[in-house]
Amino acid sequence: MEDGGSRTTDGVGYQFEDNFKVTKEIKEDFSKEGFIIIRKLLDSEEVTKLRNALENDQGLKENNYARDDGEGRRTKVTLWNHPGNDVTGIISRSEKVAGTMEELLGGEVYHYHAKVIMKEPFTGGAHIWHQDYGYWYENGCLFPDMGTVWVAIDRADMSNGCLKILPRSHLAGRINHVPIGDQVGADLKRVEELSKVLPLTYVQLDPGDALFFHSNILHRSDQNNSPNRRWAFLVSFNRASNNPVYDHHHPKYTPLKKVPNSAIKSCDIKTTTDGKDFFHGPKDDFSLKQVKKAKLEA
Ligand SMILES: O=C(O)CCC(=O)C(=O)O
Repeated sequence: MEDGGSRTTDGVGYQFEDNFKVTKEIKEDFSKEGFIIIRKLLDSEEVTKLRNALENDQGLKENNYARDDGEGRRTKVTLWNHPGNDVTGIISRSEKVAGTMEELLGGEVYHYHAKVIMKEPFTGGAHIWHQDYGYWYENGCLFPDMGTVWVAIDRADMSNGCLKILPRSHLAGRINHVPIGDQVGADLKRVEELSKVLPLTYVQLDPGDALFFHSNILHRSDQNNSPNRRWAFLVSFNRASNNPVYDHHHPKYTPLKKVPNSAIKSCDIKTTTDGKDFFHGPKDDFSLKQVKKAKLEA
């Protein structure tokens, strides 16, 4: 049987520079592989500013919920729907984040949601194999014209439960998602077959590095069994042309006010809960309800 093998992203990726442009080559790479990595998308001053905001924000603390991995571990998550004007929102709306995603997805995007995933030392839970579009399809997004920017706040590597992806799995289209334990995940038989032909890839990133990935890329992450914290900041975007047809727990098309990259350093609003519209956990998740309902009716 063929085996897709495994590898890490060490040495892979583009370097962010002030004159960074999403070239034809980068777009082709994203179309072919379903992801790109941009090293130092946030420089050390910017990532320190973001980390301080995330660590000290009262709104984030008050609005986090625990994601149970069904195996005795929990990951803390805080998720909000609208970017706002504080440093987290300015980063989401910056040219290098939102503008890059527009180039990769081929048109105007809007903010679908952002979140902080906090995998604490020795306690952070696993996230099972899934495609984001496995969930977002259920929310009434008709096309997978969606993607996420995953920014490392702490170093993420094999030891502390970094993201694992199957490059090119977006070319397989949407895979069935089913309840698995307490979570909803991709049909594991299909994941197993795909992992025989696609290389399992550990996305090892340093603080400020970012993974841009297509909504049909299969991904998961393991528990954090190390003494090292693994926090990440994720911003998900939907194409403006792909307005969801169901009302659900994430926004329909809402024009995004992009800002220049320089606004990240000049932003003096550390955090704000104003207008962010926090999400309060799986009990409010429309897509999980849809998948579980379909299972009961089957
Ligand atoms: O960052 C992680 O560990 C997994 C996050 C993820 O897959 C998600 O939130 O969809």
